[in-house]
Amino acid sequence: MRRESRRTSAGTHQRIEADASISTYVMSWKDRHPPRIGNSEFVLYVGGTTGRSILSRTAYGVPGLEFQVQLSETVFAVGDNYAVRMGESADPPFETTYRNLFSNSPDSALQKDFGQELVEESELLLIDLNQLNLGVPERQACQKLIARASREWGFFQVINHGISRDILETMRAEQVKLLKKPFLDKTNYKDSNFSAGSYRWGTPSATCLGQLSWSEAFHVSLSDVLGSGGLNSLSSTMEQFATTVSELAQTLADILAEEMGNKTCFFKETCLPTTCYLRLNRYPPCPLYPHQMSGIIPHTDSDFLTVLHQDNIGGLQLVKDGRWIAVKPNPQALIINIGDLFQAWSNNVYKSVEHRVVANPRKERFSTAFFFCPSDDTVIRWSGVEPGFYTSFSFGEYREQVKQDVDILGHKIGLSRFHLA
Ligand SMILES: O=C(O)CCC(=O)C(=O)O
Repeated sequence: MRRESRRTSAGTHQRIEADASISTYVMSWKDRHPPRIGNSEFVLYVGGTTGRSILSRTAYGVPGLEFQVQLSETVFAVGDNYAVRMGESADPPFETTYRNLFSNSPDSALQKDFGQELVEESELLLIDLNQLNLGVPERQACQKLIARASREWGFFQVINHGISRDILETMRAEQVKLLKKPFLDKTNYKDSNFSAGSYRWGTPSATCLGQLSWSEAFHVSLSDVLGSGGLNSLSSTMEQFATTVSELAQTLADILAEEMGNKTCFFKETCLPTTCYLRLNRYPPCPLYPHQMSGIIPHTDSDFLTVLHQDNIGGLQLVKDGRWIAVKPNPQALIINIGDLFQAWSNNVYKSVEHRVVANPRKERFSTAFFFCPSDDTVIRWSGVEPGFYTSFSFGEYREQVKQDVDILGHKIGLSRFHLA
């Protein structure tokens, strides 16, 4: 059981975490008076996400008043003429929203949902990008390594990548500040130019626990951010982060093309900083089904390549030779993975590999993913002499197909939708 005291604008209250889904708040007014909310007694309201619903207690400055709330609920102390928000969880209301999935899932179904395999931990191939700045032999060896990792694993990690520690840390601090805001504030987030629907959580179309992602994210089109003149510290940090990471992605994409014998300006012309996306992920702890619940369900990325900055909690897993491998975090490194578009563009030379995040029962996790994408009208086609595996398609068509599949089937089908017969 954990105890934590917090001061709020309404005074001091102590929160005792009895278990992860219910919190007991104990009012212990240490100030001179009970908070000056009004002249008469005040009332505590406990509200779910739909607003204040349950009138909990009535009290007037009684130390030791206890009340219990769900983590996703908002607590208001309401006086004569105004209300003070006393405590509110950042966590989306997973348990209440997906109550039916939890209660309708017998143990046998859960085993099917989650699988029972033992997952080995492994370090991803680590590539020092400083080698690219040395002599020709070092550069060539480094390029070959990047291409080999992309063919055999679809994943690798890089150090000396050119993104300063300062940029990474500032981005993470802004991300934490944003995602630790109360849940309701995130659903109504208006402080930046983010398009509607940028904030996402859970899996709206989930029909079983295996389809539920226990995470939340701001999935932001960089066209919403770049050139906005840095509306606030979040936007200007995202702008700085995206600009430098996009240079890294561009360099890697050019190398991968060159290693296929196709020195091209395709990526420079089609993947602009404004056509890329940034996803700020937060994975709240999930005490239910420890080490089984997905933070993000298995998926491939729909871009050319992804640059991922994760913290040191761990949980990322990828498929290698038909088995799940857990990626050991390396605080110095950024993770790079190949997306569906590169697999199609390279006619299956480079692999877009399925990956997932397993939720941690006790610790929250953050990661930042930069998706290197072209404009929607960019056509992805194989231009080599061997027979192609896929029909040509535009990125816009691909995104639309993925969206339809997720809405209708609850999961992405991906590249196999565009397989040539
Ligand atoms: O958080 C991670 O490690 C992976 C994130 C991811 O797969 C995604 O955002 O699509």
